[in-house]
Amino acid sequence: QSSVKQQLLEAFSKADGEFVSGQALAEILGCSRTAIWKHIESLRQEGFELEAVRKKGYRILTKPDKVTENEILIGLQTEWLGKEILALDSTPSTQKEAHRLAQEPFKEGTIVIAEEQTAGRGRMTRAWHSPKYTGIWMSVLLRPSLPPYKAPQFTLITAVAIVEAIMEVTGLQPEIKWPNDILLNGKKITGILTELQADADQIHSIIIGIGINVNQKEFPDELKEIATSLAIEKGEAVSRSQLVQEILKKLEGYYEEYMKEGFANIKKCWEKYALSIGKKITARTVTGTLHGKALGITEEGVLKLLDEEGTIHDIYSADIEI
Ligand code: BT5
Repeated sequence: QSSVKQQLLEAFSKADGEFVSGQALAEILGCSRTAIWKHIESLRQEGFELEAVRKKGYRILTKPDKVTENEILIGLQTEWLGKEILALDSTPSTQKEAHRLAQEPFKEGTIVIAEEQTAGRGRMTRAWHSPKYTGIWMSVLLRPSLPPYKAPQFTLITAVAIVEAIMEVTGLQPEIKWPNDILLNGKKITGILTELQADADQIHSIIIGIGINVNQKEFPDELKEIATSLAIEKGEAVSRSQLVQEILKKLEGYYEEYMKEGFANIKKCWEKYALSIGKKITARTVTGTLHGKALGITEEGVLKLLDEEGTIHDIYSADIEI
C-alpha cells in the first residue's frame, strides 16, 4: 500500500506541478484507472489538494503540511529539546501519551505530537478541539530538579516562547492572557496545560501540553466567537513544522536561562506580551469570583488582584475576563 503511494508521489514529483494523465499513472503503477482514482482519494484524505481535469489527468496543487518526526527533525536548531519525538497520526491526547512515557526513564526534552487528538483536553475536564492536520497538538516532557510550587512558571515560560515563535514565523503579534491563553485580536489561538508528576518537595517530570490553532479555516459553533487560527488571522496557511521548530528553539533557550538565572528576565518578557496587567478584570476561580485590578504576577507566576475594598488576593488559577 505504502509503496503504491510512494510511486504515485514520485510520479507527481517528476511532473513538477504539471498534469499526469490517469493512463500514465495506471501504467507506472501497473493498476487500473479505477484503482488510481482510489489512491488519489486516499491522498486527499491525507491532506493533499489534487486537481482532476478531464482529458488532462491529475496534478498536485498543495502537499499536506505534516508534523512527522522527519519534518520536525530536519532543520531543527536545538541542542536537546525535541530530539526524541513520538509522532502519532491520531491519539486520544498527547498529554495522556506523555504521562505514560513519564512513568519510564525518558530523555529530557522528549516530545509527543499528533496530527489529531480525539479526546484533547484543557484544564479540569474541559475538551480541547484538535482536528486533523490543522493544528499543533504537542506535549513536551521535562525533568527539572525543582520543587512543585515552581510549576506554574512553566506555563509562563512556554507562553513567552510561543508568542515569540509566532511573531518570528508569521509576523503576527499575539497577546498572553493569564494564566494559559494566547490570543490574537481577542480570540484564543493557543492553550497551554502544564501538568506534573511530583511528590511533596520534588518534581519528577513536568508535561507541558501545547495546543495551537494553525490552519483551521473555521470552528464549530461553540468556539466560533472565542477561537481563531493563525491562518485566519494572517490570511494564508502557516507551516506547522516550521512553527514547532521555532517554539522548541525558543523554549530550549528560555528553559536554560530559567534554570541558570531564574525567572526575573522571563517575567519581564511575559509582562511585555501580557494583556490583562493593569486592567480591571473578573477572575473566576474554583472557590469563587473576584473583581478588581490585575496588579501583576509574582516570581512564582501567581496573579495579584486588588479588589474594590483594597484587599490584594493571590490567584493561582482562574478564568479571566477583561
Ligand atoms: C487550555 O485549557 O487552554 C489548555 C489546552 C491544552 C491543549 C493541549 S493540545 C496538546 C495537549 N494534549 C491535550 O489533550 N491537551 C494539551 P482551558 O484554559 O481549560 O481552555 C479550554 C477551553 O478552551 C474549552 O472549554 C473551550 O471553551 C476552549 N477551546 C477548546 N478547544 C479550543 C481550540 N481549539 N481553540 C480555542 N479554544 C478552544
